[in-house]
Amino acid sequence: MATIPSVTVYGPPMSTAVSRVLACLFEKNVAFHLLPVDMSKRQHKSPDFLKIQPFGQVPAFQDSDLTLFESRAICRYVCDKYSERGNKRLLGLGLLERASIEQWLEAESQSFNPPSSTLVFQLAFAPRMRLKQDPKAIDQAEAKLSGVLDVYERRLGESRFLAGEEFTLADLSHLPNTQYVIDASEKQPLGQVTAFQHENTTLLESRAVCRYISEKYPDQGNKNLFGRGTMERALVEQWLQAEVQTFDPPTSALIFQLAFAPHLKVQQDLDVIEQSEKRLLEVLNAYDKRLEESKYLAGDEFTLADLTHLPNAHHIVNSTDKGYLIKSKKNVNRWWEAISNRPSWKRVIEMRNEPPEKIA
Ligand SMILES: N[C@@H](CCC(=O)N[C@@H](CS)C(=O)NCC(=O)O)C(=O)O
Repeated sequence: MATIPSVTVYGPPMSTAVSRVLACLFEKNVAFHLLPVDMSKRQHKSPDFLKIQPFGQVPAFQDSDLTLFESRAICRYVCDKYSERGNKRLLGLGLLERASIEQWLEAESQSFNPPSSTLVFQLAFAPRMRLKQDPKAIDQAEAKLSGVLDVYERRLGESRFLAGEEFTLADLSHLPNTQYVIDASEKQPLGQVTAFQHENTTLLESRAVCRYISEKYPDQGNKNLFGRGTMERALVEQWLQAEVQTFDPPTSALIFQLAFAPHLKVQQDLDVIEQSEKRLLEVLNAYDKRLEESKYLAGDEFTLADLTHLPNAHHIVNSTDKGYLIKSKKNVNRWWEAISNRPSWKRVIEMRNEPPEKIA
């Protein structure tokens, strides 16, 4: 009969700190339960979770009566407690080996982790969370990490792994951040938001992806999406530009300030909020006039020009208190109701609410 694991890890495996613990448990061949914590629903801040992780972060860990937080402390515990299982050299054999491992574990936590965590957030998570990347933070973190890696390069000229000739917890602890940084740099060399691959084409920038899909598949699905003929295409392009140049800047600023800054514990900038609201009002007045003349922005058919407004308009209506700017304008509101009720957009919203990919 299979034994019931005494170990439980709480948190999503996409978290770097959770995956550090999971990698250690796999190395040590220790069976565990993984209990999901839905961070998008702020379950990590719930009173029950705070009882086992007082900082409201993942992972939290339980082994019979013991509860622990801090991923590196959890890994040390797993190696000590299950010293006879799996990889027995993970925390060294004897004091000298352990001292060297501890030294490089500290280097990871103190020197490698700060700049690499910034890069993980900026390059991998900000795009997923539809947050604007901060080029200055990326540059600074890259310069800092490069200095740290110069030291690693010298060290790894002397030994195969950081603490000596064996793979240890010191190396393992570097895996989560390194994996994200490498994956993100391969996919998005310019640090841009959307990466799309099809046959031999790799594209950055969501609107370029939408144009490509419309042109590549002109006879599939909605055939009006990019206009029929030069004139229609020109109008679609005009309103696509209006979205990028005039609608996106104030809506993105409001979404960041009102929806994301509080989650990120970033102080809101009241001037930016005020100016963006004023600007958005002006922009929507112009849209309202246009939408008095035609059903959709580029004419009487739904096109890419309307579609590209959906993500930010959705956030303004659903994640901020500025939805009235859209709802109070007769024609804009009628247009918003029409485009946001399209089955394609409803499906996108459903997908946002679906649970993260299941792990094996
Ligand atoms: N030093 C902690 C860091 C944990 C941590 O930063 N977890 C992140 C996910 S990787 C988190 O829970 N962030 C949410 C928050 O801080 O509110 C550890 O290694 O366990």
